[in-house]
Amino acid sequence: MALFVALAAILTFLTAGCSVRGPASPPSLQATPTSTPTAAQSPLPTPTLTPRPTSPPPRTPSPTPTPTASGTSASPQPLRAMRVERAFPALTFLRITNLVQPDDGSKRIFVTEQPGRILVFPDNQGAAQAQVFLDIRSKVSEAHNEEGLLGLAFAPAFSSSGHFYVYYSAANPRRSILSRFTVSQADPNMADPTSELIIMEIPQPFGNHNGGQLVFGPDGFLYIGLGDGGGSGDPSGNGQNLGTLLGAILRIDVSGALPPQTYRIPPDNPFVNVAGARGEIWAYGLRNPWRFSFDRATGRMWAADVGQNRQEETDIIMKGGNYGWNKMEGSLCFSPPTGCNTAGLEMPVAVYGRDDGCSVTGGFVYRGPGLPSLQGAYVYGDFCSGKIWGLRHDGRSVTEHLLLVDSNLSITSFAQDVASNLYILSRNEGIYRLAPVGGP
Ligand SMILES: [Ca+2]
Repeated sequence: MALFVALAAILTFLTAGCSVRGPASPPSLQATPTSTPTAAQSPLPTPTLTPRPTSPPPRTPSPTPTPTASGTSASPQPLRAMRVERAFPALTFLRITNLVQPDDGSKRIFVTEQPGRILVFPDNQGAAQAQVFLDIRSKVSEAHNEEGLLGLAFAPAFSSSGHFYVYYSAANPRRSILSRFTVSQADPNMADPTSELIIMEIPQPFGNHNGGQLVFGPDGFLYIGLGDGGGSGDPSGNGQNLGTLLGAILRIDVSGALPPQTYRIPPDNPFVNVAGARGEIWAYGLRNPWRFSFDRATGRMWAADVGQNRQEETDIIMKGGNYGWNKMEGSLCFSPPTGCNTAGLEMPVAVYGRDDGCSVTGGFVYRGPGLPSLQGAYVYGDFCSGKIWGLRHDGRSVTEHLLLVDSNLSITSFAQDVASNLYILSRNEGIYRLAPVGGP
């Protein structure tokens, strides 16, 4: 029973204002199966993560979508139906929020639990137990159900620096904290709990829409997802306000900072020299970007933005892009409800309505070894419905889009290991993966 009560509570808050059932979305933009694949997008070699030179920072290999002219003509296999199966079946977690594998050769996997623990276990499907790597439950606030330990990213030079970054909620006053911690000198499977260096604190007006994604880009900079500050409908207009960090994806340099600075703003960020704008902002107009990722082959950034009442959206994030909230919710006008001015706004790649779920969870472009039909496809899902979709995009438009599986999972996140295997995290259970229906 407790589980059901907990799940009901989660649904009401994670969706935060999603309770009103809106009209169906335009059929052309519905996240439903569409055409057969036409794009000839060849998988490129997977770049390995390498420590970034200290200074000056390298130029951004623009995570900007470019029309595909990828050279070869090997067509991917068409998307096909999948099923979900348990991974690491002996391991269960309490409100799992992230799974991350550092590229340090240690073959370990790290998982975050929303109340404030990081656990570590060997990358072995037979792993019998996970051990506590860091416990910051005393620092983490879960006063609101969307608060907690939400993000984890290992520094690109983790194997030499021992640095990793976390994003969590704190109380009194309510805020989000981005911190760096360091691995213990004595035990690589323990973090030093006294090593916290606070990089950034962001006041949060409400308990919901905290964002929380942390990812190091292929450029070595740290990208951070921030929601609009919560409430309903973005009451302070944070999404369209470049003067606040809320409602945006940030890009900062945490390795090139000179103390007492804790980070520096990359000089090629899009709003660095714009009066009244925060230089940390990479893209804005977001409501609650619940997970984003970089395609390991193309460097393109994909994000999910959780909707208000009617539509959940998938975006390709471009430098300086305005993703519309709260003028628009997905492909629909929000404020004003009709006749909104869409000039200068980036439209979503795909949307779905309340018939298919209520809170989108962004995933990854699959570049893994085991599922050829998913090669090069962006995989994402819905927390409430458990549906998981795959889509292909040729740089201009969606060329293939399929409901891969209608699962029973409460999908808090997707994850990708060093070898690009894809995982699905189900809130109070554990780790899952996709497998072909009827064998490979
Ligand atoms: Ca949008």
